[in-house]
Amino acid sequence: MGNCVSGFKRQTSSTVGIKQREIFIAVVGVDDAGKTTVIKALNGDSLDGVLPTVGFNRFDLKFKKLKITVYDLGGDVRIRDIWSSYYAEIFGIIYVINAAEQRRMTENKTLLLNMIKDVNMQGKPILLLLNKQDKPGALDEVDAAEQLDLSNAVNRYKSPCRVETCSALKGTGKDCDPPMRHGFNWLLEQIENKYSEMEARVTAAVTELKARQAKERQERMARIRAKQEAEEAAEANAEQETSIDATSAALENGSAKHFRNRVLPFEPLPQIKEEGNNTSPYRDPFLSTSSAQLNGGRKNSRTSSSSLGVGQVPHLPPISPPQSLQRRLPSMNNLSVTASVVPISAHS
Ligand SMILES: Nc1nc2c(ncn2[C@@H]2O[C@H](COP(=O)(O)OP(=O)(O)O)[C@@H](O)[C@H]2O)c(=O)[nH]1
Ligand SMILES: [Mg+2]
Repeated sequence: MGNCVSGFKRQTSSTVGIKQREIFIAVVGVDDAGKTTVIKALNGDSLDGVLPTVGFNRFDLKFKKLKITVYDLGGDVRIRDIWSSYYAEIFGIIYVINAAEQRRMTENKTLLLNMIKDVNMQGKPILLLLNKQDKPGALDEVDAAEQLDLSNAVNRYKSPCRVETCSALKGTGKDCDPPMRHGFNWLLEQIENKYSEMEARVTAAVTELKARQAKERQERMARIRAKQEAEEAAEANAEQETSIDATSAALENGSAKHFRNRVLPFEPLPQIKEEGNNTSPYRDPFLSTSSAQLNGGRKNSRTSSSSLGVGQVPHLPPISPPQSLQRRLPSMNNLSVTASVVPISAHS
């Protein structure tokens, strides 16, 4: 089976004499597989009242000279996406399957393959626990590996893998199911054997992940700031328009009040005022010519018109006939006209 090691193998002595090192491990699998129970059993905790995991649990284990942090990640469909965000910082993984629930093997196959081929997981050791062996119909290593197409996946991505059958409820601590304990020891040994290399890889991956997350955070903040600024500008515009509308309305109301019931004094236009000073090119034909004619062409005839205030009716002299007519009709000044009606029949 290449990288995939199956079956019982005692490896407890290999971790003896190792200096304390810090390692990170994740436990994943679908909901109800027994993940939390497995970790509690390995850690020697009570197995009573294990509740479904909401989000994730963190366990700090001290095992020989190792300081182990275990992330127990929830298996619910809604939170499986968080698994991959832990791949960068972990050194190895425990995948737990409820071996008695065969109808979910296809789902497990997909999840397992996605995990193995993740760039941050390739080459990292995997412990596959086929849990709930106490239940009828539980799959053994051979059948499970076949259904999961495990050999292909682990060989392709060069991930060391060990499969163990177990029952997490069997006991806790020293009394926990031996295959489970042995499988866990195998995982620690794999990590220990390549610790320096793995630590460098994890450090680099975590640094890169943090840089990417910081960049994404900055971009997100920039987007939020730009959105806020756009909203503030829109609000300011709206306020300005409201203020202009209010001012216009106030002016309209004010003007209406101002002009209501008031008779304003007449104010001539500036150019008409100028006409009085004889500086405007505009000439009122009536005032400049008619009055002169009416005054008999006398000099200073315009004086009377130009001294008139605009809007005043000029005081016209009495009409006298033109001199030519006066010569022909010398008595015209005293002319009196008598009209008489002659019947039409008298002409004819
Ligand atoms: N019969 C049996 N039940 C188990 C075993 N391991 C866990 N359980 C039970 O399965 C249920 C789910 O366990 P839990 O650890 O919460 O699963 P998780 O959702 O994967 O964390 C609990 O009721 C456990 O008591 C086992 O080996 N055999
Ligand atoms: Mg759980």
